[in-house]
Parts: sequence; C-alpha cells; structure tokens
Amino acid sequence: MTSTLANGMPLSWAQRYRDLGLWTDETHWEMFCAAVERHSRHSRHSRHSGPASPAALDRSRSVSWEELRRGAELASARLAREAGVRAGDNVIVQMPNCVAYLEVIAGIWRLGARPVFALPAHGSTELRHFAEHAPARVLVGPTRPGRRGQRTYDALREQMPELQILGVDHKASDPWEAEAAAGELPEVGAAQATDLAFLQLSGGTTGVPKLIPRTHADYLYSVRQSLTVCDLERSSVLLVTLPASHNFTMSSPGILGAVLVGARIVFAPDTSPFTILPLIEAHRVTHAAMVPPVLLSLLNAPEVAEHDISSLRTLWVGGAKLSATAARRVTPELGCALQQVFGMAEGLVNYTRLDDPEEIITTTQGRPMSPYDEVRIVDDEDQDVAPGQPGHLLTRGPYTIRGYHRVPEINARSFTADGFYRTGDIVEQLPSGHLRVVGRAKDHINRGGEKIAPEPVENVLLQHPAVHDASVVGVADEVLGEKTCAYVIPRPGRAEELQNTTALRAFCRERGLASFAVPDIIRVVEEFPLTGVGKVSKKDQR
Ligand code: OOB
Repeated sequence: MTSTLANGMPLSWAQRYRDLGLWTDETHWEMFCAAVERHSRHSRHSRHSGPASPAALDRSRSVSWEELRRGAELASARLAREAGVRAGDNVIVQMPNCVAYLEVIAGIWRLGARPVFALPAHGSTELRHFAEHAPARVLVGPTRPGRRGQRTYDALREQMPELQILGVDHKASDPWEAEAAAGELPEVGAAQATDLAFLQLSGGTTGVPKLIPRTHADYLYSVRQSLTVCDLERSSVLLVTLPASHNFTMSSPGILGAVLVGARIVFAPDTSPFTILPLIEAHRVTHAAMVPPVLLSLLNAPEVAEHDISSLRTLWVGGAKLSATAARRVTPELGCALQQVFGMAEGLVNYTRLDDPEEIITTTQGRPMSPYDEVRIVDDEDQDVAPGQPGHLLTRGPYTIRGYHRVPEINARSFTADGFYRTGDIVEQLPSGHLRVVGRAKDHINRGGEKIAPEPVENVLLQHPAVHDASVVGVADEVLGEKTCAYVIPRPGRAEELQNTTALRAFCRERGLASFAVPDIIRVVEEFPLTGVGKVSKKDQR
C-alpha cells in the first residue's frame, strides 16, 4: 500500500484537496469529452445552418469540436494498433504546434496512457533520457521532422532500436484517414483522477531535464483556477505560438483552458512576428502566451503597423523575467491588457490580475492564483526572511508536486521535509502578496524562457578531442534575457583546433544537443577563475 500519489502527494493531503472541492474525479479524457459535448450542443443551438465554426486550426486543417474528438479517437486507434499502447504506458510526444498534436495527446489519454511532453528542439540526448527514465518505448513525432529532426531520429533508431518511432503526417488534410478505414476503436483505458496524467519537463538545474509527474486531478484544478483569474471565454481566440507542450502553453490557461471554455485554438508554427501578425489579423486572435523575447520582437517589429491587431485583448507574458520597460509598452503600443505569469512546470503559477494597478502589473510577476497555494520566502537556513526582504521561494499547494519522477536523491534536496518545493528562485513579496523575481539560486540558464542546464552542454563539449575543460554560464542579453556562453580550455598544443567556433557548435549539434542549448558564445581561455574552495567560479565567469 503506497502512502503517496505519483506526484508525491500524501494521501491525506489528496483527500483534503478533494474535500475542499479543488480536485474532482475527472480525468483529462473525461474532461475533453464533456467539453466537446457542451461546445457542440452550444454551436448547434446558436447556428442556423452551415458548417460548425472551427474549434482548432493550423495551416492545413480546420476542425470542429466533434471532429477533434474523432481525431483523438483515431489517434488512439493508431497508437494501439501500430505500437500496442495500453493503459499505464508512457508515450513521448514530440510534435510541432498543430491540430494533430492535440489529437495525439487526447488519444493517449483516451487509452489511459501518459504523454511525456518533449519539445521539438530536443535532441537524441534528451529523448533517450526520457525513454529510459520514464520509461517509454514509443515516440510520436512528425513524419517529416526536417533535416535536424531526421538526424535525431536516425541516431535514436541506432542507439535505441527498441524505441518505436511513430510518424504523424500533421500537414495532411486528414492525418487519420488510413486509420478511419482500418476499423474498430480500442476501448477507453482505465484511469483515475488521482493517477499520473503525464510527465512534464523541468527547467532542470543539473543534468538533463527531470520528469515532473502531474496527476489528472491536480492539473485540471490548475487549469480551472487559471480560468478564474483570466478573461478567456467561449468567444475568445487563443493563439498558440510557444511550443504547445510547455506547461505555460498547455495550462496557463492555455490549450486546456481553451478546451474547457470552448475558445477557438489557432496553432502558429513559430514565434516570429512575420508568422503571428498575419494570424492575429486573419483569425481575430484575442489571447496569446509569450516569453519576453517574443513580446519584444512583436513590440519592435515595424510590421505591427501594417496589421490590424485590434482584436487582441490580453497577452500573458512569463517564463522569464519581463523588464518593466517592456511591460509598460504593451497596452499603449499593442492596445491590449498584459498579465504577467510567473509559473513552473512543478506547479505554482502566479498571475498579475487584470484589475491590479498598472504599477503592480508592470513591476511584479503576480501573486499565487489559488488561495490554497502556500508560499514561504526563506534565507539560506530555511528561516523566514523579514517581510519585503529577498529570499528563496518555497511553495506547496494543491497543484504543486511533492517529488520528481523516480529520483529520490534529488527529491531529498529539492523538497523540504514538510513537502515544500524549493523553486530555486529568489523573490521578494509586496504587502499585497505580489512577488517580484529578483534572481535565481539554481545555476540553470534562462534563454528567453528555454531553461538550459549547463552540465549536459559541458559534457558534450568535453567529448571534443581538443577540449580539456568546459564551463557554461548564462550571460545577460538584451533580447533573450540570457545567452549561453561556453568557456573552454584547450588541450595542450590543440588551441588552434578550437579557433573555429562554428565547427565546435556543429559538433554540439551532432552530439544531439537541443538546438537552443548549443552555446551562443564560445570563449577559448587558458584557465577558469576559481572560488575559495577551488570550484570554478561561475559567478566570475558571468
Ligand atoms: C515556466 O515553467 P518552467 O518550468 O519552464 O520554468 C520555471 C522557472 C521558474 O522557476 C523561474 O525561474 C522562471 O522559470 N520563470 C520566471 C517567470 N516565469 C518563469 N522568472 C521570472 N519571471 C517570470 N514571469 O516557465 C512557466 C510555467 C507556467 C506558466 C508560466 C511559465
């Protein structure tokens, strides 16, 4: 008899959150089906004739709510038939932003199985780690993953022949056509609301990303709670421009929030202003989530003036610190509201509220979205700091995990004995409860919202025959917030080989490093600065 859920939540706490009415008995598949029923009924009542208005669309497809559910059923049939996916299995999903992405994850939930949310930029190193650690024996990706993606999958086929890679032709007008012809649907897999729903990825401080176990009950609560502090509703149009599988895009209030309220979902293939401005205009987009660099590129794009973006109502900006300067430009220049979002895949999400004073909206990262979120700000000895003073942010609550997936040693460090998650963020709290992020204790690099752990990058650099030692740090960058800078010490007599940094970066890519983790800057040096105890002083390198 285990005494905790997959997310580390003690059963007594799970019962408490259920008694409070925060957690329900619904799984993601049940939520999805109930939502499709509601929205289809609504659109039957409100339209007299003609086709149902689209629920979700991308460059090649536009589908109604019912078609979306049908797509999910067929996706589940394909996964079951071709890869034998069953209840309790983990399935790595590495899809671009598209309608089929949503069908695939809903299809996985239909089987009672669990998506492992990889990002399109992940290379073979990360994917292999997910497959081994989750564990997962199936990966779903695009049929034509591009040159880099193809190399990644070729490498995986060689290194992990037991991993089955299933291609989905997301650009086809009907990716599930063949499946529809194949016949019967598999049964809906058994799953409970308190079961593991999926594995999300952490920003990570050491090594490859840790896997974050979220249950149906805790995650769906976080989506519903997000909706109570956001203005997303049935008539809204959500633009999905960050990678769909990121926690921010999924649930704050994100794709799942849109499914719950019946808002239209428009998938953008990338984040460039050239892509998103025409989409905002064409689909009368009202809401979008962005990391600060994407917001900046939008604010600074001369093309903004050429597009009618008057439909925009609210932009959610988070994932990394937004400067007050940029925050102040949003409403005057884009004509919409700004909500800052300070969240983490481990749980806690803070929002500025739409009716907060402007000063709060532009200079804080919001306050916890749930009255049941517990927040502590402590010094290095875990003692509470005086009000207003900066300290380490610890948190516990109805949708924050109490432990990572299968790493007891790391969990002992990342959580307090009474179950608070050590976020690694340094914050200060205003009397109003709003948090301001002032720094980070953990040493990962935040490259415009993409979190990069230095260690795996260093490990790859160290594989180069001319590299003696490598140390990777984040350096301030105006656009991205931070860039990665690698300091490398050459082996004796081989400095010459490292002069061509392009070749060294190509080497990183070949070794399967995620594209965003390949160092932006490479500096060849003779030695590293050291701290008092002889450790490399990353502080000085920065
Ligand atoms: C979101 O989630 P993750 O898991 O990729 O990264 C979490 C970390 C936080 O611990 C913090 O260091 C940083 O990203 N962060 C911010 C921030 N939002 C996240 N730092 C400063 N200001 C912000 N607004 O990034 C995430 C998950 C859900 C919603 C939004 C973002």
